[in-house]
Amino acid sequence: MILNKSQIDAHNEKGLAKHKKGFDYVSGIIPDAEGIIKKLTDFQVAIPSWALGSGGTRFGRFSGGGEPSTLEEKIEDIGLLHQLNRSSGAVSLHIPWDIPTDAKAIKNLAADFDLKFDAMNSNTFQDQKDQKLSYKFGSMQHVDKGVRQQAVDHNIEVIKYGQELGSTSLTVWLADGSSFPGQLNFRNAFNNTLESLQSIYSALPDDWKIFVEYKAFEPNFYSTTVGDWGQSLLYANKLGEKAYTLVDLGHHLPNANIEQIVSLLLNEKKLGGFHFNDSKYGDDDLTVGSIKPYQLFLIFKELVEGMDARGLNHATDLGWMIDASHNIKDPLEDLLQSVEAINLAYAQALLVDSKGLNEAQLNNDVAGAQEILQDAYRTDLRPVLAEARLRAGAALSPLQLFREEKIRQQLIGKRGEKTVATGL
Ligand code: LRH
Ligand code: MN
Repeated sequence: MILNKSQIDAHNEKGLAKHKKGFDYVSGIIPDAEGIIKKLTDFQVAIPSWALGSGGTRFGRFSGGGEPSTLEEKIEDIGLLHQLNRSSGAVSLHIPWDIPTDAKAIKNLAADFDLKFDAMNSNTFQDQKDQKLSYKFGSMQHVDKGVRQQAVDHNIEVIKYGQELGSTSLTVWLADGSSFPGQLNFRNAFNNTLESLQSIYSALPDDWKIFVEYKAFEPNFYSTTVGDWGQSLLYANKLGEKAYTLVDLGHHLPNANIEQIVSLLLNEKKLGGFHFNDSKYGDDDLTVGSIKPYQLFLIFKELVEGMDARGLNHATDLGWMIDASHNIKDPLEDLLQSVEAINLAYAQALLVDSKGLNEAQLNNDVAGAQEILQDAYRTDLRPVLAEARLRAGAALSPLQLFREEKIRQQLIGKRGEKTVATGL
């Protein structure tokens, strides 16, 4: 392990006095700091195995050095994140980018870092070198039954890997669609995709869930066969009770009201989970909370309210996953910032005076309602997050400790400048 307990303790010792001042102040002005700390401690975010290296765009890729080039090294890097913030306790694998050739060994290595396996991700948006039929014109929508069956078989194979690792959910994101009018028969594409998903659904183990991830555009630029929340909900409703929708924050058309979509999918009992990231234009896969932190807060406000309305367990009843790609930031620093932003939005949502808000809404007190929301959003709860980390044996300031210990330099020393991680 690159990081040991004494390094974390020494870091916390240095920051303790300043932290205590901040925590004593904020815990003195909010109603239930202990309740929020309990919820934060239970709340674990899954780290994507495909976002531990420098991604790139069609215009170029700039490696940061010391990237993990094996699944074992990826588990180590996620383990390091979890040591630093004790909020990254799960791994989301993408197949075939990260095939667990020795699943037992991988499961044991993950357990050493106290990591579980969250949703598995299939990939029928790229052609693998030994693949018989191409996905150029789609996979589950394809006019050729053979291509559709190939995609179904791949997803069933991914479920098997997941079962070996203790995962209990499969995320299906389809690049399927069209880039020109007339290219595709939308009804046939929908019915073919539904039929293919039904074949996968019937292969799902009893305790598993399938998440149907929607996306407005890219890589197709005229239509996407699972293009928005409505289409994803159509599939999930037609598939059955083990099927849910998955909300990737970057997969919406500009100015979509994602918090309203989230509240409705929760109300429909069909919200399965999230791919957290942030964006200004398209599927930019930027650091969570780096562009629209208020939207992230509003989404968590709907999540807390909607989950409490149904008595759901915040930590376990939905899939909390990051889906990002790092072009210019250090991947591990980026992920530390994303987990912090998610925990902050969740904590602020827990702080919302929901009784007062409900009264304001019943009295159409619009300004009053905004005051209640923004009072929570404008309360600096970072000392509460740090206190939760301190009590969990993590670092008061994870990013600061990552830099103090020159961990990226250590990784470059161990792995070299040129190693490339599979993924985006
Ligand atoms: C598609 C997507 C999907 C993944 C991929 C890595 O844009 O969000 O979740 O499979 O990114
Ligand atoms: Mn995604």
